[in-house]
Amino acid sequence: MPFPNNFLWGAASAAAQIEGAWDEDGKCPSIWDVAGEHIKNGQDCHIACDHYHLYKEDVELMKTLGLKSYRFSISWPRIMPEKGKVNPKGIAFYKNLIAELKNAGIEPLVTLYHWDMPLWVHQEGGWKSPKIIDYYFEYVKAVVESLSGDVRYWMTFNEPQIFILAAYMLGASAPFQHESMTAVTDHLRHMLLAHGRAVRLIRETATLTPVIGIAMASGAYIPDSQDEAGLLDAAQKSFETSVGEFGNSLFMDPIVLSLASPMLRSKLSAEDLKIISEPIDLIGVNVYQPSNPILDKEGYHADDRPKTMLDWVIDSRCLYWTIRQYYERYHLPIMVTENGMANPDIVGSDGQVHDGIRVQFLDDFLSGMKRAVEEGIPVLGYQHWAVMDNFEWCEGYGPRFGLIHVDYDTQKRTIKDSGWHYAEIIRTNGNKL
Ligand code: GCO
Repeated sequence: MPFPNNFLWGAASAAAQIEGAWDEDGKCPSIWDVAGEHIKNGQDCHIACDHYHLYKEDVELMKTLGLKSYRFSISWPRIMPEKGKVNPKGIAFYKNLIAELKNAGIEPLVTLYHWDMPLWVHQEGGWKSPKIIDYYFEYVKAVVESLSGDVRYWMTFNEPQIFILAAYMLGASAPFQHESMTAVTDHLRHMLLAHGRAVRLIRETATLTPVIGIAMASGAYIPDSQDEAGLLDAAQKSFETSVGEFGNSLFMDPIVLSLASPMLRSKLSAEDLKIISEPIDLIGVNVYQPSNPILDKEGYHADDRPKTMLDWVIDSRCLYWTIRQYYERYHLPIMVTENGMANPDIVGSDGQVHDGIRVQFLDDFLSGMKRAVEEGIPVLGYQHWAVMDNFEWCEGYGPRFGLIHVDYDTQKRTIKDSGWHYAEIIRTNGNKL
Protein backbone atom coordinates (compact mmCIF):
# COMPACT_ATOMS: atom_id res chain seq x y z
CA MET A 1 0.00 0.00 0.00
CA PRO A 2 2.13 2.93 -1.14
CA PHE A 3 -0.35 5.65 -0.24
CA PRO A 4 -1.02 6.35 3.43
CA ASN A 5 -4.65 6.21 4.51
CA ASN A 6 -4.77 9.94 5.13
CA PHE A 7 -3.44 10.80 1.66
CA LEU A 8 -5.32 13.87 0.43
CA TRP A 9 -6.79 12.91 -2.94
CA GLY A 10 -8.45 16.08 -4.12
CA ALA A 11 -9.08 18.65 -6.79
CA ALA A 12 -8.50 22.36 -7.08
CA SER A 13 -10.00 25.66 -8.19
CA ALA A 14 -9.52 29.39 -7.68
CA ALA A 15 -12.07 32.06 -6.74
CA ALA A 16 -11.80 34.26 -9.83
CA GLN A 17 -11.98 31.22 -12.09
CA ILE A 18 -15.22 29.71 -10.78
CA GLU A 19 -17.18 31.93 -8.39
CA GLY A 20 -18.73 34.61 -10.60
CA ALA A 21 -20.99 36.97 -8.59
CA TRP A 22 -18.31 39.54 -9.24
CA ASP A 23 -20.27 42.50 -7.87
CA GLU A 24 -22.62 40.81 -5.42
CA ASP A 25 -22.97 41.03 -1.66
CA GLY A 26 -20.48 43.82 -1.23
CA LYS A 27 -17.60 42.39 -3.28
CA CYS A 28 -15.42 44.99 -5.02
CA PRO A 29 -13.91 44.37 -8.47
CA SER A 30 -10.60 42.56 -8.73
CA ILE A 31 -7.89 43.28 -11.29
CA TRP A 32 -9.26 40.31 -13.28
CA ASP A 33 -12.80 41.72 -13.34
CA VAL A 34 -11.50 44.67 -15.34
CA ALA A 35 -9.07 42.77 -17.57
CA GLY A 36 -11.19 43.68 -20.62
CA GLU A 37 -9.49 43.23 -23.98
CA HIS A 38 -6.74 41.08 -22.50
CA ILE A 39 -9.17 38.16 -22.43
CA LYS A 40 -9.89 36.14 -25.56
CA ASN A 41 -13.18 36.41 -27.44
CA GLY A 42 -14.50 39.31 -25.37
CA GLN A 43 -15.07 36.99 -22.41
CA ASP A 44 -14.85 37.86 -18.71
CA CYS A 45 -15.01 36.18 -15.31
CA HIS A 46 -18.13 37.98 -14.07
CA ILE A 47 -20.30 34.84 -13.99
CA ALA A 48 -17.81 32.00 -14.66
CA CYS A 49 -19.25 28.77 -13.16
CA ASP A 50 -21.60 30.71 -10.89
CA HIS A 51 -20.14 28.66 -8.05
CA TYR A 52 -21.02 31.46 -5.62
CA HIS A 53 -24.65 30.43 -6.03
CA LEU A 54 -24.17 26.77 -6.91
CA TYR A 55 -21.61 25.80 -4.27
CA LYS A 56 -23.92 23.30 -2.57
CA GLU A 57 -24.46 21.41 -5.80
CA ASP A 58 -20.74 21.56 -6.49
CA VAL A 59 -19.81 20.14 -3.10
CA GLU A 60 -22.36 17.39 -3.68
CA LEU A 61 -20.55 16.51 -6.92
CA MET A 62 -17.21 16.51 -5.09
CA LYS A 63 -18.74 14.10 -2.63
CA THR A 64 -19.88 11.88 -5.49
CA LEU A 65 -16.27 11.80 -6.71
CA GLY A 66 -15.18 10.84 -3.21
CA LEU A 67 -12.72 13.72 -2.90
CA LYS A 68 -10.83 13.75 0.37
CA SER A 69 -9.76 17.36 -0.05
CA TYR A 70 -10.67 20.44 -2.03
CA ARG A 71 -8.21 23.23 -2.75
CA PHE A 72 -9.90 26.58 -3.37
CA SER A 73 -8.91 30.19 -3.00
CA ILE A 74 -10.47 32.99 -1.04
CA SER A 75 -11.37 36.14 -2.88
CA TRP A 76 -9.61 39.06 -1.20
CA PRO A 77 -12.01 41.55 -2.88
CA ARG A 78 -14.94 39.66 -1.36
CA ILE A 79 -13.45 39.81 2.13
CA MET A 80 -12.01 43.36 2.03
CA PRO A 81 -13.81 45.42 -0.59
CA GLU A 82 -12.47 48.65 0.95
CA LYS A 83 -9.39 49.60 2.88
CA GLY A 84 -9.80 48.57 6.52
CA LYS A 85 -13.27 47.11 6.04
CA VAL A 86 -14.17 43.44 6.41
CA ASN A 87 -17.27 42.34 4.50
CA PRO A 88 -19.35 39.97 6.68
CA LYS A 89 -21.15 38.57 3.64
CA GLY A 90 -17.83 37.60 2.08
CA ILE A 91 -16.83 35.77 5.26
CA ALA A 92 -20.25 34.12 5.40
CA PHE A 93 -19.86 32.66 1.92
CA TYR A 94 -16.66 30.85 2.85
CA LYS A 95 -18.03 29.76 6.22
CA ASN A 96 -20.97 28.17 4.41
CA LEU A 97 -18.76 26.56 1.79
CA ILE A 98 -16.45 25.13 4.44
CA ALA A 99 -19.39 23.85 6.50
CA GLU A 100 -20.71 22.09 3.41
CA LEU A 101 -17.27 20.55 2.74
CA LYS A 102 -16.92 19.38 6.33
CA ASN A 103 -20.36 17.75 6.17
CA ALA A 104 -19.22 15.91 3.07
CA GLY A 105 -16.03 14.78 4.81
CA ILE A 106 -13.84 16.89 2.53
CA GLU A 107 -10.78 18.66 3.95
CA PRO A 108 -10.62 22.33 2.91
CA LEU A 109 -7.23 23.51 1.60
CA VAL A 110 -7.24 27.29 1.43
CA THR A 111 -5.17 29.43 -0.92
CA LEU A 112 -5.14 32.99 0.36
CA TYR A 113 -4.10 34.67 -2.86
CA HIS A 114 -4.72 33.24 -6.32
CA TRP A 115 -4.17 36.42 -8.35
CA ASP A 116 -7.43 38.34 -7.81
CA MET A 117 -6.12 41.48 -6.17
CA PRO A 118 -8.81 43.98 -5.11
CA LEU A 119 -8.85 46.89 -7.55
CA TRP A 120 -8.37 49.39 -4.72
CA VAL A 121 -5.12 47.66 -3.70
CA HIS A 122 -3.95 47.89 -7.30
CA GLN A 123 -4.85 51.57 -7.38
CA GLU A 124 -2.62 52.08 -4.38
CA GLY A 125 0.29 50.52 -6.25
CA GLY A 126 -0.39 46.78 -6.01
CA TRP A 127 2.84 44.78 -5.67
CA LYS A 128 4.87 47.88 -6.52
CA SER A 129 4.08 49.46 -3.19
CA PRO A 130 5.23 48.23 0.23
CA LYS A 131 1.75 49.18 1.46
CA ILE A 132 0.51 45.86 0.10
CA ILE A 133 2.39 44.02 2.85
CA ASP A 134 0.11 45.55 5.50
CA TYR A 135 -3.01 45.27 3.37
CA TYR A 136 -2.39 41.57 2.80
CA PHE A 137 -1.66 41.10 6.51
CA GLU A 138 -4.99 42.70 7.48
CA TYR A 139 -6.84 40.54 4.98
CA VAL A 140 -5.17 37.32 6.17
CA LYS A 141 -5.91 38.30 9.76
CA ALA A 142 -9.62 38.64 9.00
CA VAL A 143 -9.68 35.28 7.24
CA VAL A 144 -7.75 33.40 9.90
CA GLU A 145 -9.84 34.91 12.69
CA SER A 146 -13.05 33.73 11.12
CA LEU A 147 -12.12 30.46 9.40
CA SER A 148 -9.23 28.84 11.26
CA GLY A 149 -11.60 26.91 13.52
CA ASP A 150 -12.33 24.72 10.48
CA VAL A 151 -9.28 25.11 8.22
CA ARG A 152 -5.90 23.49 8.81
CA TYR A 153 -4.20 23.83 5.42
CA TRP A 154 -3.13 27.28 4.23
CA MET A 155 -1.27 28.36 1.09
CA THR A 156 -0.13 31.95 1.31
CA PHE A 157 0.26 32.44 -2.44
CA ASN A 158 -0.28 30.73 -5.75
CA GLU A 159 2.53 31.00 -8.29
CA PRO A 160 4.37 34.25 -7.57
CA GLN A 161 6.20 33.70 -10.87
CA ILE A 162 2.97 34.56 -12.63
CA PHE A 163 1.43 37.27 -10.47
CA ILE A 164 4.72 39.14 -10.09
CA LEU A 165 7.00 38.40 -13.04
CA ALA A 166 4.47 37.61 -15.78
CA ALA A 167 2.06 40.28 -14.49
CA TYR A 168 4.47 43.19 -13.96
CA MET A 169 7.26 42.46 -16.42
CA LEU A 170 5.84 40.54 -19.35
CA GLY A 171 2.36 42.08 -19.31
CA ALA A 172 0.94 38.57 -19.64
CA SER A 173 -1.24 38.45 -16.53
CA ALA A 174 -3.27 41.11 -14.66
CA PRO A 175 -2.47 43.96 -14.11
CA PHE A 176 -0.59 43.65 -17.44
CA GLN A 177 2.42 45.89 -16.75
CA HIS A 178 5.73 46.15 -18.58
CA GLU A 179 8.37 47.07 -16.05
CA SER A 180 12.07 46.37 -15.94
CA MET A 181 13.55 43.41 -14.12
CA THR A 182 15.22 45.81 -11.68
CA ALA A 183 11.90 47.45 -10.84
CA VAL A 184 10.27 44.10 -10.34
CA THR A 185 12.78 42.95 -7.75
CA ASP A 186 11.10 45.44 -5.38
CA HIS A 187 7.75 43.75 -5.99
CA LEU A 188 9.38 40.41 -5.30
CA ARG A 189 10.65 41.68 -1.99
CA HIS A 190 7.17 42.89 -1.04
CA MET A 191 5.67 39.53 -1.92
CA LEU A 192 8.29 37.61 0.05
CA LEU A 193 7.81 39.81 3.12
CA ALA A 194 4.03 39.51 2.83
CA HIS A 195 4.44 35.74 2.73
CA GLY A 196 6.70 35.57 5.80
CA ARG A 197 4.51 37.85 7.87
CA ALA A 198 1.41 35.88 6.92
CA VAL A 199 3.04 32.57 7.87
CA ARG A 200 3.89 33.92 11.31
CA LEU A 201 0.42 35.38 11.79
CA ILE A 202 -1.26 32.10 10.86
CA ARG A 203 1.10 30.09 13.08
CA GLU A 204 0.50 32.34 16.06
CA THR A 205 -3.22 32.93 15.79
CA ALA A 206 -4.92 30.01 14.03
CA THR A 207 -7.35 28.00 16.12
CA LEU A 208 -6.55 24.60 14.57
CA THR A 209 -2.85 23.73 14.37
CA PRO A 210 -2.01 25.00 10.90
CA VAL A 211 -0.15 23.34 8.04
CA ILE A 212 1.27 26.15 5.94
CA GLY A 213 2.82 26.30 2.50
CA ILE A 214 3.04 28.14 -0.78
CA ALA A 215 2.17 26.84 -4.26
CA MET A 216 4.82 27.22 -6.95
CA ALA A 217 4.61 27.01 -10.73
CA SER A 218 6.86 24.02 -11.17
CA GLY A 219 7.93 21.64 -13.87
CA ALA A 220 11.25 19.94 -13.41
CA TYR A 221 13.92 19.46 -15.98
CA ILE A 222 13.81 15.68 -16.56
CA PRO A 223 17.36 14.31 -16.33
CA ASP A 224 18.99 13.31 -19.58
CA SER A 225 20.74 10.48 -17.76
CA GLN A 226 20.28 9.07 -14.29
CA ASP A 227 23.89 8.82 -13.22
CA GLU A 228 25.12 11.25 -10.61
CA ALA A 229 26.18 13.88 -13.13
CA GLY A 230 22.87 13.67 -14.98
CA LEU A 231 20.87 14.09 -11.79
CA LEU A 232 22.94 17.06 -10.67
CA ASP A 233 22.71 18.71 -14.04
CA ALA A 234 18.91 18.32 -14.11
CA ALA A 235 18.41 19.71 -10.61
CA GLN A 236 20.68 22.62 -11.42
CA LYS A 237 18.71 23.39 -14.58
CA SER A 238 15.40 23.13 -12.74
CA PHE A 239 16.34 25.47 -9.92
CA GLU A 240 18.93 27.82 -11.33
CA THR A 241 18.10 28.32 -14.96
CA SER A 242 14.60 26.97 -15.35
CA VAL A 243 12.83 29.43 -17.63
CA GLY A 244 15.35 32.16 -16.96
CA GLU A 245 14.40 34.56 -14.19
CA PHE A 246 11.41 32.45 -13.38
CA GLY A 247 13.71 29.94 -11.70
CA ASN A 248 12.03 28.57 -8.66
CA SER A 249 14.98 29.13 -6.38
CA LEU A 250 14.39 32.85 -6.69
CA PHE A 251 11.45 32.38 -4.36
CA MET A 252 12.10 29.16 -2.52
CA ASP A 253 15.70 29.75 -1.49
CA PRO A 254 14.86 32.85 0.58
CA ILE A 255 11.73 31.21 1.98
CA VAL A 256 13.14 27.82 2.93
CA LEU A 257 16.90 28.28 3.10
CA SER A 258 16.98 31.95 4.14
CA LEU A 259 19.31 32.58 1.20
CA ALA A 260 18.92 35.49 -1.18
CA SER A 261 19.17 34.31 -4.77
CA PRO A 262 21.72 36.33 -6.82
CA MET A 263 19.09 38.63 -8.32
CA LEU A 264 17.81 39.62 -4.88
CA ARG A 265 21.10 39.82 -3.03
CA SER A 266 21.24 43.59 -2.95
CA LYS A 267 17.53 43.87 -2.11
CA LEU A 268 17.10 41.63 0.90
CA SER A 269 18.59 42.65 4.23
CA ALA A 270 19.38 40.13 6.96
CA GLU A 271 16.27 41.38 8.77
CA ASP A 272 14.16 40.79 5.63
CA LEU A 273 15.46 37.25 5.29
CA LYS A 274 14.54 36.52 8.87
CA ILE A 275 10.95 37.52 8.23
CA ILE A 276 10.77 35.76 4.86
CA SER A 277 12.14 32.46 6.14
CA GLU A 278 9.51 31.93 8.81
CA PRO A 279 9.29 28.10 8.82
CA ILE A 280 6.67 26.51 6.57
CA ASP A 281 5.35 22.95 6.64
CA LEU A 282 5.04 21.99 3.00
CA ILE A 283 5.79 23.05 -0.55
CA GLY A 284 2.97 23.03 -3.06
CA VAL A 285 3.94 22.18 -6.63
CA ASN A 286 1.78 23.02 -9.64
CA VAL A 287 3.01 20.68 -12.35
CA TYR A 288 1.95 20.74 -16.00
CA GLN A 289 4.96 20.17 -18.21
CA PRO A 290 8.71 19.72 -17.88
CA SER A 291 11.11 22.56 -18.58
CA ASN A 292 13.06 20.42 -21.09
CA PRO A 293 11.28 21.88 -24.15
CA ILE A 294 12.53 25.34 -23.18
CA LEU A 295 15.99 24.40 -21.96
CA ASP A 296 16.82 21.69 -24.45
CA LYS A 297 14.94 22.57 -27.64
CA GLU A 298 17.06 20.33 -29.84
CA GLY A 299 17.57 17.28 -27.68
CA TYR A 300 14.07 16.96 -26.26
CA HIS A 301 12.16 16.73 -29.58
CA ALA A 302 9.09 18.47 -28.21
CA ASP A 303 7.48 18.43 -31.65
CA ASP A 304 7.23 14.66 -31.60
CA ARG A 305 5.48 14.55 -28.25
CA PRO A 306 1.76 14.62 -27.45
CA LYS A 307 0.42 18.05 -26.44
CA THR A 308 -2.68 19.49 -24.83
CA MET A 309 -4.92 21.99 -26.64
CA LEU A 310 -2.80 24.77 -25.10
CA ASP A 311 0.21 23.18 -26.76
CA TRP A 312 1.70 22.07 -23.46
CA VAL A 313 3.84 18.95 -23.77
CA ILE A 314 2.41 15.88 -22.06
CA ASP A 315 5.26 14.05 -20.36
CA SER A 316 4.20 12.30 -17.18
CA ARG A 317 7.78 11.83 -15.98
CA CYS A 318 7.82 15.46 -14.93
CA LEU A 319 5.57 14.92 -11.91
CA TYR A 320 7.93 12.37 -10.37
CA TRP A 321 11.01 14.48 -11.06
CA THR A 322 9.46 17.67 -9.76
CA ILE A 323 8.51 16.04 -6.48
CA ARG A 324 11.93 14.43 -6.11
CA GLN A 325 13.97 17.51 -6.97
CA TYR A 326 11.98 19.73 -4.62
CA TYR A 327 12.35 17.26 -1.79
CA GLU A 328 16.05 16.78 -2.34
CA ARG A 329 16.70 20.51 -2.33
CA TYR A 330 14.37 21.66 0.45
CA HIS A 331 13.60 18.57 2.57
CA LEU A 332 9.99 19.58 3.15
CA PRO A 333 6.85 17.50 2.54
CA ILE A 334 5.34 18.07 -0.88
CA MET A 335 1.72 18.63 -1.84
CA VAL A 336 0.83 18.43 -5.52
CA THR A 337 -1.36 21.52 -5.52
CA GLU A 338 -2.12 21.39 -9.27
CA ASN A 339 -1.69 18.96 -12.14
CA GLY A 340 -3.97 18.52 -15.11
CA MET A 341 -4.56 19.23 -18.78
CA ALA A 342 -6.70 21.35 -21.10
CA ASN A 343 -8.90 19.60 -23.62
CA PRO A 344 -11.83 20.76 -25.81
CA ASP A 345 -14.25 18.37 -24.08
CA ILE A 346 -17.86 18.12 -25.24
CA VAL A 347 -20.94 16.39 -23.92
CA GLY A 348 -21.71 13.59 -26.39
CA SER A 349 -25.08 12.42 -27.68
CA ASP A 350 -25.15 9.89 -24.84
CA GLY A 351 -24.99 12.76 -22.35
CA GLN A 352 -21.47 11.76 -21.24
CA VAL A 353 -18.05 13.34 -21.64
CA HIS A 354 -15.55 10.84 -23.04
CA ASP A 355 -12.20 12.44 -22.24
CA GLY A 356 -10.07 9.34 -22.65
CA ILE A 357 -6.96 11.47 -23.01
CA ARG A 358 -7.39 12.79 -19.47
CA VAL A 359 -8.04 9.27 -18.14
CA GLN A 360 -4.68 8.26 -19.59
CA PHE A 361 -3.06 11.46 -18.27
CA LEU A 362 -4.25 10.65 -14.75
CA ASP A 363 -2.94 7.08 -14.87
CA ASP A 364 0.45 8.15 -16.19
CA PHE A 365 1.06 11.14 -13.92
CA LEU A 366 -0.28 9.43 -10.81
CA SER A 367 1.95 6.43 -11.45
CA GLY A 368 4.89 8.83 -11.36
CA MET A 369 3.67 10.25 -8.08
CA LYS A 370 3.28 6.71 -6.72
CA ARG A 371 6.94 6.04 -7.53
CA ALA A 372 7.92 9.08 -5.44
CA VAL A 373 5.78 7.86 -2.54
CA GLU A 374 7.26 4.37 -2.80
CA GLU A 375 10.72 5.85 -2.62
CA GLY A 376 9.78 7.36 0.73
CA ILE A 377 9.29 10.99 -0.24
CA PRO A 378 6.60 12.52 1.98
CA VAL A 379 3.84 13.50 -0.46
CA LEU A 380 0.80 14.73 1.44
CA GLY A 381 -1.74 14.85 -1.34
CA TYR A 382 -2.66 15.46 -4.95
CA GLN A 383 -5.09 18.18 -6.06
CA HIS A 384 -6.10 17.71 -9.67
CA TRP A 385 -6.50 20.92 -11.66
CA ALA A 386 -9.33 21.40 -11.95
CA VAL A 387 -12.39 20.22 -10.12
CA MET A 388 -14.54 21.68 -12.94
CA ASP A 389 -14.06 23.51 -16.22
CA ASN A 390 -13.48 27.19 -15.54
CA PHE A 391 -12.24 30.61 -16.61
CA GLU A 392 -8.69 30.07 -17.84
CA TRP A 393 -7.50 33.68 -17.35
CA CYS A 394 -6.54 35.38 -20.64
CA GLU A 395 -7.56 32.23 -22.54
CA GLY A 396 -11.17 32.61 -21.44
CA TYR A 397 -13.45 29.56 -21.45
CA GLY A 398 -11.98 27.60 -24.38
CA PRO A 399 -9.52 25.34 -22.58
CA ARG A 400 -11.36 22.89 -20.33
CA PHE A 401 -9.36 21.52 -17.41
CA GLY A 402 -12.15 20.01 -15.28
CA LEU A 403 -13.00 16.56 -13.99
CA ILE A 404 -16.53 17.95 -14.25
CA HIS A 405 -17.79 19.53 -17.46
CA VAL A 406 -19.57 22.89 -17.22
CA ASP A 407 -22.07 24.09 -19.81
CA TYR A 408 -21.64 27.85 -19.44
CA ASP A 409 -25.04 28.66 -20.99
CA THR A 410 -27.06 26.53 -18.62
CA GLN A 411 -24.53 25.97 -15.79
CA LYS A 412 -25.25 22.26 -16.07
CA ARG A 413 -22.49 20.09 -14.64
CA THR A 414 -21.57 16.65 -16.04
CA ILE A 415 -18.96 14.39 -14.45
CA LYS A 416 -16.50 13.42 -17.19
CA ASP A 417 -15.10 9.91 -17.73
CA SER A 418 -11.91 11.18 -16.09
CA GLY A 419 -13.92 12.22 -13.04
CA TRP A 420 -15.38 8.72 -12.66
CA HIS A 421 -11.95 7.23 -13.24
CA TYR A 422 -10.38 9.46 -10.60
CA ALA A 423 -13.20 8.51 -8.21
CA GLU A 424 -12.17 4.87 -8.61
CA ILE A 425 -8.50 5.70 -7.98
CA ILE A 426 -9.52 7.51 -4.80
CA ARG A 427 -11.83 4.71 -3.69
CA THR A 428 -8.99 2.19 -3.97
CA ASN A 429 -6.44 4.62 -2.45
CA GLY A 430 -4.31 4.47 -5.57
CA ASN A 431 -3.82 0.70 -5.41
CA LYS A 432 -4.67 0.23 -9.06
CA LEU A 433 -1.98 2.59 -10.30
C1 GCO B 1 -1.88 28.39 -13.10
C2 GCO B 1 -2.96 28.62 -12.11
C3 GCO B 1 -4.28 28.04 -12.49
C4 GCO B 1 -4.46 27.75 -13.95
C5 GCO B 1 -3.95 26.38 -14.29
C6 GCO B 1 -4.04 26.06 -15.76
O1 GCO B 1 -1.05 27.52 -12.88
O2 GCO B 1 -1.84 29.08 -14.11
O3 GCO B 1 -2.62 28.23 -10.85
O4 GCO B 1 -5.15 29.03 -12.06
O5 GCO B 1 -5.77 27.83 -14.33
O6 GCO B 1 -2.62 26.28 -13.94
O7 GCO B 1 -3.32 26.94 -16.51
